[in-house]
Amino acid sequence: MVDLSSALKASAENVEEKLKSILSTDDAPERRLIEAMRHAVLGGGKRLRPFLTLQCAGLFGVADQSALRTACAIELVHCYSLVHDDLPAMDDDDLRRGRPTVHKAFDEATAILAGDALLTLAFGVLANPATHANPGVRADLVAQLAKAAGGHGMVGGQMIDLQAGQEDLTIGAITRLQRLKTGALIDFACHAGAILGRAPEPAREALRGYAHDLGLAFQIADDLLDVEGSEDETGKAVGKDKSANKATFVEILGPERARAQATLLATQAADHLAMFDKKADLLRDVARFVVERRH
Ligand code: GRG
Repeated sequence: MVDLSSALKASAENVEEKLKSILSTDDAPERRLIEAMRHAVLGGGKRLRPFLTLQCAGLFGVADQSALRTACAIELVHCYSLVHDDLPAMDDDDLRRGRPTVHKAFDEATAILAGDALLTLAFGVLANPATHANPGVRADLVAQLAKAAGGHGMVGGQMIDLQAGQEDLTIGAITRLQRLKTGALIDFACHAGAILGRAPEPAREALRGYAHDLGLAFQIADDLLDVEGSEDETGKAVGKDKSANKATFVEILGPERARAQATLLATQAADHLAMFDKKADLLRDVARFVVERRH
């Protein structure tokens, strides 16, 4: 039996290698942009979303190359969101993954362009025949990622977050915000495995339930880390939600109830996977990891 930390490590190494080859450098005049993209993507992060894609694809016997390229495309979108989120116009952060943010290591304009180029590169990776021989599968991946990342997905969630004053948001509104901002990409990370594997509807439904609960548990844990974690553990500034007066689950529920809710959601997430038997053990383990993590 493979334990979760070895599996996460092995998966992160494979993802890192593939991302390095996707983001290879040359002597082109635009190489500063490629260097900024590499700074944003390589050498850090838990690689949680790629792990979800690889594990979900594994449930349906998807070829390694297809799963890995799709997993990398999702990580590219995630990294773009981090680069733009860190900009002075958004969260204005200096530290990410224990290193200077892209606009600090390079400059603001380069960081904007690097984010733009990472997002478009992700779609290029999915649309490439090397990702899947069937153009219908590739088109479905592209369409579903566009939906997850766009105006009624991750970017829409960010917009609501930027507009929200703490007093304005109910727990229901915060849940919706977080479902868009963080949940949509986590949903797609799981769903992508089912698209690649042409999974039947009951299996897709099970993964939808899993991703939904996992995404919320992940976000509550992220809120808790912002209150209780340290910069050394998380590799980014903490205490930002309070100082920015952000509406979070922890702010509304308090840390104890928030932790209990995250644990419940993680258990519920794992319960959705019954039909996959032992094949989904690492997905069950990762649900627990998401709420217990310190980074
Ligand atoms: C499109 C600008 C823009 C933003 C979209 C996802 C997002 C909104 C912003 C990212 C910033 C943020 C702190 C979001 C909350 C949760 C989250 C996505 C945390 C970071 O994800 P991890 O913990 O990070 O998986 P690593 O570094 O491990 O990949």
